[in-house]
Amino acid sequence: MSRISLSRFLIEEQRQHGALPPDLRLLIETVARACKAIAHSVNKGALAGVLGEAGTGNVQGEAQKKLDVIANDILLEANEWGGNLGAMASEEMELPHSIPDHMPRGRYLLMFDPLDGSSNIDVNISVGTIFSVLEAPEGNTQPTEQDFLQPGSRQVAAGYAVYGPQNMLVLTFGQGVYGFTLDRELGSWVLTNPRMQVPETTKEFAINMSNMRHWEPPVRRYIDEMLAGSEGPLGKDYNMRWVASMVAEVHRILVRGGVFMYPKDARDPSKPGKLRLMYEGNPMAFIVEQAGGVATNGHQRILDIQPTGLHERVAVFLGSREEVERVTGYHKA
Ligand code: P6P
Repeated sequence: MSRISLSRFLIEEQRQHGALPPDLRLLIETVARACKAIAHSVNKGALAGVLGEAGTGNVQGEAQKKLDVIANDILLEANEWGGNLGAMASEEMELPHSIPDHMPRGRYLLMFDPLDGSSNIDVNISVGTIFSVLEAPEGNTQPTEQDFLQPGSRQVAAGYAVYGPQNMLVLTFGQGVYGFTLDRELGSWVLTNPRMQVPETTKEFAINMSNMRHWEPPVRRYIDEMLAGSEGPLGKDYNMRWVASMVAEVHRILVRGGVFMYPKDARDPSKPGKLRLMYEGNPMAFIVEQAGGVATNGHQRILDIQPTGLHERVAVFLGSREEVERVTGYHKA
């Protein structure tokens, strides 16, 4: 089978379906190239002196790893000159980053979590980059934070890179989900997983069980039923995974099914969850839905949520349809 590079795939998609405007194709290729550079740093680890803390904090009040800052800088620098962006927003920055005045601007808004799961970096567990693309309101060349606050259903593209045993890039622009593996010798992303689909059913769930005492009753009920196994109401034994890296969990679910949950919990009632809507919940929900899965906050489709803040948080239940619909149904009971 001839190897199809990301560039060839995107050009053929544009030619065949016209679903990919040239400026969006350029943006995706630019982000993919930035993820190659991030993969290079992550894969070198201690050899490049990039492990450990940066000694700084981000807007979330989290201590930044050196690689959080490196990944953020790589994405900012790579995306400033292309002429297809009005602004960028990142988990690592409080306010949107405007395109410098001397650079051309375009219609897209790019959001990213430059290195998700970074608490895993120093212990060599998979981490990743998540990104989401929106369009700025018509003719707006000075986008503000308000212009980013669009529901996830308005995304025109989303994807993640997972830096693990293989470096992989997974993309959607509304025409299904496609996976590419990085050929390190050639330095190119090669199509290896055309048309990724989330299996409708599963026996595998992912949740941080140490938070159990903080969960709301519908989540307690659902987890208890799965733990009851084949003797319980669900009539089958389940297995559990928790990597503490959303990108790794979502990738596993795209490949073999499963349900990932980070529910709202009682630790901080002011926050509806831990994960961030704009650059974790929305892009992953778009990808999972495009692969035939379901993604809710327990009450509604994540992609229908009207954001009120760039860094607002969201409860996440995503993955195999049967299970996500079940646990979402328990929230209605
Ligand atoms: P906990 C990583 O920090 C992250 O944002 C997600 O990638 C991951 O699923 C979750 O938080 C892990 O959270 O509370 O288990 O450390």
